[in-house]
Amino acid sequence: MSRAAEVNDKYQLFNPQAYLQNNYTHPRANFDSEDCVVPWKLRCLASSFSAGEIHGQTLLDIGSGPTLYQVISACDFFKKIVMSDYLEVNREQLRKWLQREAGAFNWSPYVKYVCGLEGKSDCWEEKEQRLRETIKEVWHCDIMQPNPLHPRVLDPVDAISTTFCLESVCPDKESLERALGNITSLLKAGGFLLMIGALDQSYYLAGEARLSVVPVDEDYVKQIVVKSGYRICVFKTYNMPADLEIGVDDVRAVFYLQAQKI
Ligand code: U87
Repeated sequence: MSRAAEVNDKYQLFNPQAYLQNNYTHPRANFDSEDCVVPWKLRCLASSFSAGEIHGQTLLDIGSGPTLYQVISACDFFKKIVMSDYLEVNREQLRKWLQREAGAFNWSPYVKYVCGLEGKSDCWEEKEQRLRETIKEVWHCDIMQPNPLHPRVLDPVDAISTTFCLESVCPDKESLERALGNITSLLKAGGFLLMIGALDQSYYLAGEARLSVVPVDEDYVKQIVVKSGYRICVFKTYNMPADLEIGVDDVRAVFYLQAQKI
């Protein structure tokens, strides 16, 4: 069995509820403390969009998981957002929220926080409505495929976001660089890549699933992004504080990068 197939097998045990509990509730999602990891991620994304350079017709989010925090700021700058993930259980979670179904995760604290960053704290319901109107598709994707959206073919998009996907899915650095190339083939020249990822991590838990992660450091990430044909505009890192090392993974730090495809 190929390494990639082994990874896919492990992901069959991926539990979205446990995953959301581990990474998107207290203590990692504490909006009262500025130096908490989730508010940091939201501020990075908000600052990229408030600069006004990133906008267009379509943004594609690769490896969305059961989360949509990564496109809250983006929904005011694109007409269409396409979410995508390898697992039906994750795509189902996203559809539940989009269709206001019972059991959907409550993203309102995230939307309120982002509206606060934009100085529009009272209009979070409009933002949620806009998010539901802008997210038009939730598709299957497999970054190991030359066309990750196969069998669908999408015209090259204006921007791609991908958070904690490459290093959490690829069995090794060689396939990680190939997967970055596969994702890059979906992006217009001049288009922007917004990536969040884990540094020096080797595993994470999602219920019964224990997923292997390729440990990468800052220099390596910058090197492969430049090698894949990008100009890096922004690169920030966040060191995981001890009180957020809660035994769901061994991540040391998180990076945020904004890059433009040359
Ligand atoms: C997120 N984007 O939470 N092709 O940001 C495409 C695939 C494939 C494949 C599996 C990893 C989570 C990282 C979402 C989900 C990202 N998922 C899908 C996690 C653990 C540290 C850390 C985490 C989260 C798979 C938050 C924080 C930290 C998952 C997604 C990876 N590490 N996509 N071939 N195979 N996937 O279904 O949804 O990738 Cl703060 Cl520190």
